[in-house]
Parts: sequence; C-alpha cells; structure tokens
Amino acid sequence: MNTQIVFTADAGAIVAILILFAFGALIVAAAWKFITKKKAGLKYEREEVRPAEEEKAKEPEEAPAEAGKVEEEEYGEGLYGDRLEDETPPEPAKPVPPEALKPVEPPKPPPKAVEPKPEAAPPAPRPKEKPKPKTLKEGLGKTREGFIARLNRVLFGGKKSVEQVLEEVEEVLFTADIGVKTSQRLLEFVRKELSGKDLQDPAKVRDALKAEIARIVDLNPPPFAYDSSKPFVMMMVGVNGVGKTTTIGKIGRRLNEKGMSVIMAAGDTFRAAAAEQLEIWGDRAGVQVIRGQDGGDPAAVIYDAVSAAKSKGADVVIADTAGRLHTKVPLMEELKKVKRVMAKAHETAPNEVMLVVDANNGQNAIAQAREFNEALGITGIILTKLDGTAKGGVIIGICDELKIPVRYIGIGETVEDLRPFDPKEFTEALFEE
Ligand SMILES: Nc1nc2c(ncn2[C@@H]2O[C@H](COP(=O)(O)OP(=O)(O)O)[C@@H](O)[C@H]2O)c(=O)[nH]1
Ligand SMILES: [Mg+2]
Repeated sequence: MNTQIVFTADAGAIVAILILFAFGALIVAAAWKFITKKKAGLKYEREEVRPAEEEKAKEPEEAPAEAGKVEEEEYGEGLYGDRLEDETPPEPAKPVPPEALKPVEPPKPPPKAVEPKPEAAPPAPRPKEKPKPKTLKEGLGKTREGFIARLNRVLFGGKKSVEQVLEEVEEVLFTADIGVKTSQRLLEFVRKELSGKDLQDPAKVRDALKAEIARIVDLNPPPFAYDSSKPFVMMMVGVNGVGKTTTIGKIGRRLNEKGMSVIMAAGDTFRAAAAEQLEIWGDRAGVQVIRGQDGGDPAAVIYDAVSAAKSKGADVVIADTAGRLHTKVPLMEELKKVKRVMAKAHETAPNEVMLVVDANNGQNAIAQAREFNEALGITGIILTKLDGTAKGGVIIGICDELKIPVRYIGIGETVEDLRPFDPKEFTEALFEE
C-alpha cells in the first residue's frame, strides 16, 4: 500500500517535471520563432532601403531644383507618397511570405539632374529668320581676305630687301583688279612719300598705301539735288545682270521711306521679268510702277513715266533700262535715244545717269564704265555684289581712272545692303584687322 503511494507520488513528480520541461521547450521555441521573424524583417528592410540609399549616394550633388520639380509633376504627389510608405519595413510579428520580401515595384529612380523634360521647360519660340543686313566689314570680307591679306603677307612676311618687298607689293596691286595705271600710281606715291629708312618699315608702307587709296576714292560729290527738279529723274544703265532692277527697287523704297513720292519706269522692255521684278518692289514699297508692252519702245515707256510724274507732282522718277536689246540697234544708240526723249518730257531730265557695275567683273567693270561714260556721260556709279567677290579693289581703279563718284555700293540682298558710299568708312573697313 505504502509502496503504491510512494510510486504514485514519484510518478506525479515526474509528470510535473515533464510538464515543466514541455513548457520550457514551448517558451524556447516561441522565442526562437520570434527571433527568426525579426531577422527576416531586418533583411527585408535592408533590401528595400539599400537600393534607394545607394541611388541617393549616386545622385549628383548639384542636381538642380528644377529637375526634381519635373519629376514630381510627372508622377503626381499621390504616387510619390505611396512609394515612400512602401519603403517602411513590415510589422515583425506578422508572418511574411518570401515573395513579399521583394519589393513589388522597384524603387523610383532618383530625379535626373541634367535632362529636364521638354514639356516642363519648352524652348523659347525662335524669331522668324530673315536675311540680316551685313556690316560693311562683313560685306567687304572677301576683298579684305584676298587683296588686303596678301598685301599684309608681303609687307610683314619676313626679312626681304626693300626692292624685293616693293616688287611684290606691285604684283599684289596688279592682280587685285585695281588696274595697271592705278597700281603704278600707288607705288610711285609710296616711293615718293617715304624716305629710305621708312621704306623698310612695313607698317609705314601699308599706312601710305591706305592713305592714298582713301584719297583716290574720296571724290567728294555733292549730295543728290532732289530739290533742284520736280521730278528729279534718275536714269539707270548697265549691262545685263549687274543689278540695275534690284538697285532701282532698293533706292525707290529708301526714298519712299524718307517720305518722297517715287515713280519707277520699267524701261527694260527686252525682259518681261524685269517689269514684273520692278512691280514686286513697287508693291512692297507702295511705289507706282509704269510699264509698257513687252518688247515695246523703252523710250516711250520712260517718256510716259516722266510725264505722269510731272502731272502728279511726284518727286523722283527712277528709270530702268535694258542691258541687252531685241533690236539690231546697238545698246548705246538706244540708250542715247532714251536720254533724248526723256528730255522732251522734262527739260532737265535726266538729272543723274547712274551706271551700275558688278564688282565680280573686275577689270571689265572699268572698261564698261569707260564705254558708257563716252556714250552717255555717266554722273555716278553703283558698284554691286561686293559681298561675293575679292575684286573690291576695282572701286579704286574706277574712281582713279574716270573720276566719277561711286554713289552706292551693294553688299547683299536686303534693302539695307545697298549703302550710300562713304569713302572713309570704306577704306577703314577694307584695312580693318
Ligand atoms: N549678293 C548680291 N546680289 C545682288 C546685289 N545686287 C543685285 N544682286 C542680285 O543680282 C541679280 C541680278 O540683278 P538684276 O537687278 O536682275 O540685274 P539687271 O539685269 O541689271 O537688272 C539678282 O539676283 C540680284 O538679287 C548685291 O549687292 N549683292
Ligand atoms: Mg533688270
């Protein structure tokens, strides 16, 4: 009986101990589970946060505030906010399935520093491009780079005897479309002007040439006497393609802008396009154009225009003429006739006979000037297309040989590119460094 009681008591103690062990084991297991979950949570946190932090570290320090703004505008605040919440670690107590450990969306890329989206910063609208008028220096660029640059190379190009330098200068002048006579004159001037010692100084030789060129081109004509006659009639002559019609359009527009009433006479009846060309200029400037029949008598068209100007009280008539003829009559004879008939409509007409020459023609432009002058008595010269040629030296030869003043020079296509000729400004622009 006693033994049975002792056995029962022992068995009870053993059961109690076993229960205690079991409790202990449960507590240890629970604690282990908690620790493992905690570890998993930390791992998630590291995976989730690290990329963002690493990207942040890569971010350039000088990211402009604008770039951030662009990003924010693109995604919207809500989305941006959600993403920030995603980056917080999950509650450690809740079991986390392995797939959930990976972020559902990759962390948002940091704002790009250098490329703001075009929608956010649209480029400023560009103003419409139209041909820009040139500066005189630009317009004379080719002549300066040709003739003047060669002159500088010869003068400043190293040790040579005075005679050798002068010989080379002479060669440059001869080949610069200045003309033989004018080149010789320039050289004689340098020899006379400078003493032996000064001739060795390239800067002095250059300055002497520049001063003499400035003197040659400065024929100092009086301004156009627009008030001396009503209408004041300007007759334009020159061979085909030199720029007569274009120049008439430009002068007509200039005078019109100054408040003068102008009539343009389409006296080139050989080319239908010439009358149309003049009408386009006339439309633009609000200047009346009088034209006759294509192939008709140019003298008749110009007579009508001068008569119309007289009866209307217009200030100026600018008369276009042909550079080539459809008749067997030589050009000069036809132009002489136009000049005579003009005077019948208005006795002082023409008040100016302007010869238009193309600078590209070089030496030939001097020959044209001589020929037209003999036939018609040229009172002024317009030298066009200086912008497209290195033969700008021709202006020096024309002024020297014919003593006819250059009134305008053309250095491009716009109205402003037809410039009243200023001898000082011209020489400075030509020799400018
Ligand atoms: N680059 C340039 N072109 C010019 C200048 N003057 C006239 N032109 C062009 O020369 C061409 C012939 O002109 P046009 O007036 O028809 O010559 P015309 O036959 O004498 O009447 C046209 O294409 C003009 O635009 C100028 O100073 N510079
Ligand atoms: Mg023409």
